[in-house]
Amino acid sequence: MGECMALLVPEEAPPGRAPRFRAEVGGAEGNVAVHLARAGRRVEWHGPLGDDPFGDRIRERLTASGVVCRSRIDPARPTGLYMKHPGPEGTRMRYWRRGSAASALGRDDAVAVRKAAPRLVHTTGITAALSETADELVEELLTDTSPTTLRSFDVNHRPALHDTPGRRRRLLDLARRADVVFCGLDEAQALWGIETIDGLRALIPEPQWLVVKQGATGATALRAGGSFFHPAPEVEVVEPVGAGDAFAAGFLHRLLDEAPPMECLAEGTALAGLVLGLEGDAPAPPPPPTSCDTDTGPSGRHH
Ligand code: KDG
Repeated sequence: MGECMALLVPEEAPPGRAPRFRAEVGGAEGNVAVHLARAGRRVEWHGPLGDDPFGDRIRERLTASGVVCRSRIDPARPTGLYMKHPGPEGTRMRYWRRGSAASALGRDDAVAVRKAAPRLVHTTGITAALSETADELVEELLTDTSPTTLRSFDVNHRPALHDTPGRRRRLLDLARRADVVFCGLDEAQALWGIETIDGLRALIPEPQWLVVKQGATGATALRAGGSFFHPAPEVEVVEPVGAGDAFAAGFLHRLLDEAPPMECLAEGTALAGLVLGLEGDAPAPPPPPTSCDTDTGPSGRHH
């Protein structure tokens, strides 16, 4: 559950002078959905879209990746838009999402999620920062879902969206309600002044799983009575945005298989490594089948 946005990536020049922009799709929860669907999971993405071409593109893209798109169309509000481009301090992200369709998310949107009775619900601090009503929805998803649903929350600190002391406390409050929490050590430092994994566990002791992302070093998963570390693969970084979502998806995919923690971490770090090598936030969907792929002869075999 969350906001998917159209993503524009300027080609070859600073955005103000770029002759061309590549149009992609972004949004943390949608990225996680894409990875899980590509891994073969049955995944629904829930989130409102505007009645506009950006919304059409998002629906097409998610569907082509295998995600079941449960998007409510809001004719009164636009689909959100974001741009990412290199800046002196790394990738710069800019949003055009105030008043977007997703900013009108609210508690009622939890009804459809509950009805789907999923094994896992995933949402993030980004959605909670969209509006007061979206924040209420996130709280609802993390508290009022069936006991058989695993509730997963990625803190996803985005300073451009939420950087007041009140928002920082709220992210902590939400994280403490989840069963699986993803948080970067750098985020913990920026949000709550925490510098160590033990310090973070002391701050968020509740979840079954606290999964700490440590950038190029690797990741650590903590649960009652155990701590597991997996190093990150060595990769050539093209652009880092979206790697955290890939990591969460890989970890959750194997967690749903009840795989050992090291396998969950291995899948997460491997998928994150893949996305670090891409310009987009997530891999593009496979190309649609050509007539050759779909043409079956009398034998029923594909030719
Ligand atoms: O994790 C990647 C996201 O940050 C990106 O897709 C855009 O959802 C987004 C956001 O709000 O930053």
